[in-house]
Amino acid sequence: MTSSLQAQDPLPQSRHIVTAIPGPKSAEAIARRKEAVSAGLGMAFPAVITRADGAIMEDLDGNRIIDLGSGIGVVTVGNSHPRVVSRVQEAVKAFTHTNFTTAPYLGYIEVCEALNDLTPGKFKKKSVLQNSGAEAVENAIKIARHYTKRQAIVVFEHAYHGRTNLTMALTAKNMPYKEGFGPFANEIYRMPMPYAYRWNGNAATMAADALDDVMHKIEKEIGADNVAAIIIEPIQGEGGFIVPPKGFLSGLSKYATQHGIVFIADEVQTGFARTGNYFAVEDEGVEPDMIVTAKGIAGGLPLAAVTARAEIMDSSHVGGLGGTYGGNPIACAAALGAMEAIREEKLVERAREIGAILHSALTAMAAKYPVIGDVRGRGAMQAIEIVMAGSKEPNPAAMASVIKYCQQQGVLILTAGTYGNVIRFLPPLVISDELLKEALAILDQALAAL
Ligand code: PLZ
Repeated sequence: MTSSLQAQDPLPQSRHIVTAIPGPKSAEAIARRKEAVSAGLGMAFPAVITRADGAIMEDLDGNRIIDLGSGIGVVTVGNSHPRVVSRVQEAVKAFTHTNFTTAPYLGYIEVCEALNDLTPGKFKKKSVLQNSGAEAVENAIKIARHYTKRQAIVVFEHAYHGRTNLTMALTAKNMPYKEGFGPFANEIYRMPMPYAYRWNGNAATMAADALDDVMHKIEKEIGADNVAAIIIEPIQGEGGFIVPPKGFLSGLSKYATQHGIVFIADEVQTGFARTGNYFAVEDEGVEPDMIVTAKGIAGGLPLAAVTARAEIMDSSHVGGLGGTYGGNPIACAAALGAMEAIREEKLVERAREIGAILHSALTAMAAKYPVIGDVRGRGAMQAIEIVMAGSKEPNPAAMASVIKYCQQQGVLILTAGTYGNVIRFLPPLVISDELLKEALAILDQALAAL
């Protein structure tokens, strides 16, 4: 054995920086990437990862990095959670694929049972599994249209729902998601979103005013009877962790019910313990007709789902739903392991504790550094919006320097936002207080260095 860590050694849960980032080995691999991989893919963190465990990722040069991104909110239970790993190992030894609509297997059924049980609403529910968030959103829309026999879909400013053709149409932001990739699907109507930090109206009546506006637009521009579904992220993710004011989601849900519209919560980023509830809509006691999940559902394996009232899910003719890989047995095994980890390690409660640490540290930084215009989020889904000091003008340049500084110190932090100026925190929920505070101290230094 050499002095460097061997693959079989457990990965210490500590930050350890031995080279610049990228180090020489990562730099060489990134040069190969440049030759072999499409230039259309971004790279948020310039280091090539060889393994990861809990809240630590290790790169080719032996740097150990604190992960505050969870692979964009996916490894909520931590990187390579032992329950996920062992379930996957067992599953892969048993069989790798049948296609569920060819010959079924228990894992798929068990994941659907768990989803029907965990999602809000005591009514009878059923589920269908897919591979990605975008694919699940597509299916949600398809099912809602079939069920209602209507076509119009209501979406919101700052929304993100995916990169397929229909979900690009649902997504708000042009660059980089849509630019040059059209034409897009029709019958999509975008509504104003109450974005508290940038709301020009009266803050006290924001939820009611925004709702009035949305209902007026639906009635005048679409006709409520033509609307199949309203789809919304309970906290907008890529849009910049925009938390709607209390009363907005419940008002929308009520309006949808009154008009026979399917209310769809896209919980792809907010779901599975992230916000300190199993699902973010629970914060307001909202029971969506349909809920889309992905990311945190399966601890890193590709899995997504649509769960809805049984009558909606059963309205499709046999063979109307499907796909080769959706609900693949290995991904289902991973999901069962991840759900077990959330339950047994009380990660819903842990998300609240992490949220409290993040929120108080970020609020303290906001008091010191006027480039922080806003601190917002819920549970382990928190963000800061970076602006020009003394104004609300977005400051993506300052955000980029902060991120760069953190990278050099071995802290992986993601960005977001319609204006490209939001730093978002999505740590794995198994991160220790010490590691989280160490990462936040580095963020503080990065802001001080501006
Ligand atoms: N709905 C709310 O956040 C995915 C996008 C990463 P897929 N968000 C991360 C990127 O740059 O492509 C997302 C989401 C919400 C849907 C999706 C789409 O999920 O699994 O990426 O298809």
